[in-house]
Amino acid sequence: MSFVRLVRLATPLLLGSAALVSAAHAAGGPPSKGEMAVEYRKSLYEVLAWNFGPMGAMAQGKAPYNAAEFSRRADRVAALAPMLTEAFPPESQAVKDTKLKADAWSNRADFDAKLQDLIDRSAALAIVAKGGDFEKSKAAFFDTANACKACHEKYKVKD
Ligand code: ASC
Repeated sequence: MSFVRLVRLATPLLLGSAALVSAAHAAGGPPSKGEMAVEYRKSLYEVLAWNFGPMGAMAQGKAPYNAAEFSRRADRVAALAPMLTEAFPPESQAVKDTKLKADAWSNRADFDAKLQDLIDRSAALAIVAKGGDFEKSKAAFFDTANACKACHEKYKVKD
């Protein structure tokens, strides 16, 4: 087979496979490191909210106080919060599909301090919750909720 004929035959095949590869990428090829970190942090916030919600209902008197359940959920929140320290690596800055404001990157020290507040207050909440005192648990819960809120107000795009 002549070289020219080979090129004529192979070109459509090569172009076709290149198109397939880029289509696979557009349809969601392997996620980047940054995209994986964003998925990781969204998952953490889902699990945090799942556990924080029922505590909030109890703290607001919308559900009866159940000390054992409150404490179990407080333990979970205290275990999850420190995991967020791994969830905002530099590679995730380029990811578009996130509610994180750009300000978080330019005020990184403040952002990290706010995350540390959440870690500290949720740790305190877990300890207080073990005591089973509703008023004390409620106060520690709102301290923690205020740490969530302080960061959301500054660094999260409004829903
Ligand atoms: C929640 C939840 C939040 C916080 C926040 C506290 O239960 O999903 O984002 O509490 O509302 O102010």
